[in-house]
Amino acid sequence: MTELILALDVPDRERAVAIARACAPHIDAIKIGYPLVLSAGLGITRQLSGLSLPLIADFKVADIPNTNRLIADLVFSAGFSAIICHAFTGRDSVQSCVDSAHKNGGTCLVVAEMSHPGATEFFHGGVAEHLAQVAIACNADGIIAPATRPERAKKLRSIIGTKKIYAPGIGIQGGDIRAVAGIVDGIIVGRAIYESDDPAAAAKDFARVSKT
Ligand code: NUP
Repeated sequence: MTELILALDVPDRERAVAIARACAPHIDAIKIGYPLVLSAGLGITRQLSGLSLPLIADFKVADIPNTNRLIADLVFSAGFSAIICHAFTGRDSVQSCVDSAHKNGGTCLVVAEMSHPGATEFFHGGVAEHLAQVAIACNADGIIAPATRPERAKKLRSIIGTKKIYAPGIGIQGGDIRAVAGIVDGIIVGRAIYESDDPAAAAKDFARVSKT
């Protein structure tokens, strides 16, 4: 089964909540990043808590270990159950996020390779593979890999084994759900759902394909 994660990059709080509610029966988790949290505040987690869906904090944390720990602790006390961090900062920084996640009963996902075209400038040439190794060394729970490059998701799968892979880049970024559903544990979809005329129907469609 491939999970469907809604990327709720909707800066308008009321609209975000309405979309989340409508999509809730069809999705497995909600990913919240800077666009929504900077406009609505961390309290958005309380407004979404009634949906009983895991909330993933996509803050791509990338600081020194102490700052990472402070950020991650705040994320988990706000009600998130997972945090996404970068790994180019090194093992000690990633370890802070993983330790905070596990102390709080949550999970930590590490960005191994990003999905946009410019990502190839830095993530290729062995870097993504190295970042995936850092995720393993720190006992992170999984990685982010690009749905836009299924062959890269496959390569990263060969490195991280049974750890989770979550893949953004479906739809507007050009990724095809059918090409990655068998490789990854979850797909992350934003605009193709929340910009649709009928977000609930779009989420239902993605869920149907991801679960077959
Ligand atoms: O490599 C990444 N690519 C990516 O798109 C890592 C991410 N975290 N994301 C996020 O996934 C991005 O910030 C957005 O929240 C979501 C994809 O949204 P969309 O392209 O489906 O609208």
